[in-house]
Amino acid sequence: MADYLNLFTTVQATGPIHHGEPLGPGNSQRTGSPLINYWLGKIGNAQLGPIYLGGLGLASLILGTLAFNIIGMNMLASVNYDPIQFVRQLFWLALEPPPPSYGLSLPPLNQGGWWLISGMLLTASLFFWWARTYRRARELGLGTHVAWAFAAAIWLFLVLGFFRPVLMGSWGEAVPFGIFPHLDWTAAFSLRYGNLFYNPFHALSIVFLYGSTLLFAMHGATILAVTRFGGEREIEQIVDRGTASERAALFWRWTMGFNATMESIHRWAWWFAVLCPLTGGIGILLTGTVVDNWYLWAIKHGVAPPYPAVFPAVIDPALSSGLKP
Ligand code: 07D
Ligand code: 07D
Repeated sequence: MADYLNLFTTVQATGPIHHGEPLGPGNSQRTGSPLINYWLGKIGNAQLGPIYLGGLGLASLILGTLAFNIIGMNMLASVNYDPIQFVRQLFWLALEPPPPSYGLSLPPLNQGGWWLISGMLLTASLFFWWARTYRRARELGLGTHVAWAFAAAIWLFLVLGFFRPVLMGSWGEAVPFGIFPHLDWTAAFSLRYGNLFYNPFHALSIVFLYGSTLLFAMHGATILAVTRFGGEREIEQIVDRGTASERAALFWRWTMGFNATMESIHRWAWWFAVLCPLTGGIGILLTGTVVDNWYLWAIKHGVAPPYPAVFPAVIDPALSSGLKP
């Protein structure tokens, strides 16, 4: 116990190699013979494998790899198949969605057609992976909480690349594939719709993003602080008094008057994480469809101060004709 009292020392518990429970009918075989690795044991379970691939996993990997390669080949083509420039400019390269003139129609391959195809492949790949998390959980007799949390992320992904573009009537509204290009899209999106900071759902999403890291830090720290009493064995701690868990609870009740429980902290964590993309997706879906300029929206609803009456009325610059007569 003595060498277990700092931030960095992990306990490495290794036992005999475990193949996992036998699987019922309708399941594939798990693949790979398991092995014990010391370095893996430093960050998690020392046993590597066997892995369950199955039909859903295989389909997801194949479609995901296809999408990834189509994106890569388009990027390579954009630098005339020069491998040096491909590596040098990789972070700046993009596979862009079709220009707005195509609306929701099928564009030629080099005008966003490849973007549409790889987007569909990526979406299908995510769906298969989702089904895999659902089915594997069920097969183990677990709840499906992981699958539903993943679904929340997929919701935001679909809003960004499918639901909102469809509502706006153009694939051109969607996000490009590419490291910096997708950041440029994000910045341009905020500017075009009058500063996303004034979108209350963006604010909510940030609350849950920041809240998640805070809860994660508090929970991780609390459990580490009571591992010297066996606190990471969470379940037995719920029912036993005078244990690590009770000390952890007392710590928070003493420092802030209130404490979560061994169970409720995980519900808090789950909801904070899930609500981040859930509220975010609502915010993006409303943008350009219901609200055209979040800054002017904020003035109208008394969130941002209006300009003094001495100035002419402020109109959305995106709706004005600019300098054209
Ligand atoms: C740590 C788990 C591991 C996952 C990783 C991501 C790919 C993409 C493919 C080049 C936390 C794997 C990445 C497979 C490579 C090609 C074709 C998860 C962890 C390591 N973004 N974004 C990143 C995606 C959007 C924004 C990084 C995906 C929106 C900002 C990575 C999507 C907006 C910043 C990335 C997506 C947005 C990033 C690190 C999909 C608004 C950064 C991600 C499918 C939400 C950061 C250079 C990470 C960065 C970053 C991936 C969507 C904004 C490349 C797959 C359109 C402001 N994004 N992103 O660690 O460094 O996530 O960018 O929707 O600053 Mg993004
Ligand atoms: C993207 C869910 C989809 C991902 C999936 C994963 C693979 C890879 C392979 C692992 C992340 C697929 C995975 C394909 C698998 C391997 C190998 C989740 C995603 C399914 N913002 N902003 C948010 C902040 C500004 C803007 C959310 C902060 C500016 C836009 C978040 C600031 C402008 C959008 C957030 C800030 C702007 C967002 C994202 C500060 C830019 C969104 C939540 C301090 C100038 C998105 C409502 C999330 C959203 C979003 C934070 C500033 C633009 C809370 C902290 C004002 C356009 N911003 N933002 O979970 O939902 O993303 O907005 O300045 O679309 Mg923002």
